Amino acid sequence: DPYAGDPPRHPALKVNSLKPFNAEPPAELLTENYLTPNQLFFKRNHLPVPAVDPASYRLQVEGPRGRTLALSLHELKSRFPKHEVTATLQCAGNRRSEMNRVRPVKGLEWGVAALSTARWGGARLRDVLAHAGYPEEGQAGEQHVGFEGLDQDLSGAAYGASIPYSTAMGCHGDVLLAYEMNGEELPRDHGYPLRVGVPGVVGARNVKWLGRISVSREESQSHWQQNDYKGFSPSVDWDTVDFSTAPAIQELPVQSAITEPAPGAAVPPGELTVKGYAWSGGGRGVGRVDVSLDGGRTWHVAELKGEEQAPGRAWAWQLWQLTGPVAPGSTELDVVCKAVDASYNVQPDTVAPIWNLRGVLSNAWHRVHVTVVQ
Ligand code: MTE
Ligand code: MO
Repeated sequence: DPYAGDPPRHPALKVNSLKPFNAEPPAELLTENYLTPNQLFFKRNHLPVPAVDPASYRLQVEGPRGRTLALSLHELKSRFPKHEVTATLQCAGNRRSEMNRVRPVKGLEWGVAALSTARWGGARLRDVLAHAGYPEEGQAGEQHVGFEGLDQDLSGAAYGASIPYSTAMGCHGDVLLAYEMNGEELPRDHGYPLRVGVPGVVGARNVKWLGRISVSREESQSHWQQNDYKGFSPSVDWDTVDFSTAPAIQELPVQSAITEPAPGAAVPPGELTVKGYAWSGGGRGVGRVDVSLDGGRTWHVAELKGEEQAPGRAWAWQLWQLTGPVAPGSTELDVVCKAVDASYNVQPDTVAPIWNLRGVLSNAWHRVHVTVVQ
């Protein structure tokens, strides 16, 4: 069993697939903490968790003139200043189960909790690239920085992904080679001993168990960059899809969801308290969250609770809460939320027009139906 060496996991996680291990925390636990405890942080593995010996570990960095650097963990921690970033990581498949209800899609049945937030600590990617001899942005042209994991499939192919060179060097220097998560050593499930942290960018590019960095005129040739994690029109099906026609997902769109009450909950009359999260990609902060208790006819503005973040650098979510009146005599409520980001991007109101065969980018208004019990 190639998964026999996987680490133990927290029993509260809702398991989506055991081998490889994929799990999300229960929604109501997710928003109990601004920083998600490492054990409850959602886990998305495509392959077995590799066992990496920290003493012999070397990060390979292909230099611009064909020379490859091999950096030990000690060198990464001592030669480059430690930088810390609070960032939310979201899987492209978060909320896929809602798309699946419109029409079947291919992928794991994620609920609303395939995202989590941590304080990441590590070396800046741009410092390491500069150390390897790469120029500041501008001279590099339309290049990509590729990442390879140490996890491999049975054919020996590693998990891989890439981001634009401008993202790697830019993003205010907040792209990390992270060795810490919430002040602890990176857990095995999250990429021990080193992972890439690309704030504002889809989970899939945040490569764990990082083994190799390279710079190329081409995007990563890995399956996950080329033939997965792309969005398509609702009209495209598995007979007609041509993955080469769509760009790889990088920055994610504005997102929000309700974590309390749970779907189908029985709530008392009078007042209802609704809780959830909101986030947007690319460092665009959350401007506002609107909540409706009547299916979207009338709206209330929720109270946002999050760390202060600089404009354009708002990498972490906002948790939000709203207490609103339950219309007297109502027996059922359609609770709805939608977020607006700093660029006034809004979530689409329904799922069907954004349905896609892979079930990614599912960010319609989140709707939760509850009954009022007198
Ligand atoms: N990196 C490697 N090496 N292997 C993987 O399977 N999964 C990716 C990304 N990085 C993956 C990886 C995907 S799709 C997501 S959503 C995030 O890791 C999940 O990170 P987490 O498990 O720390 O939450
Ligand atoms: Mo993902």
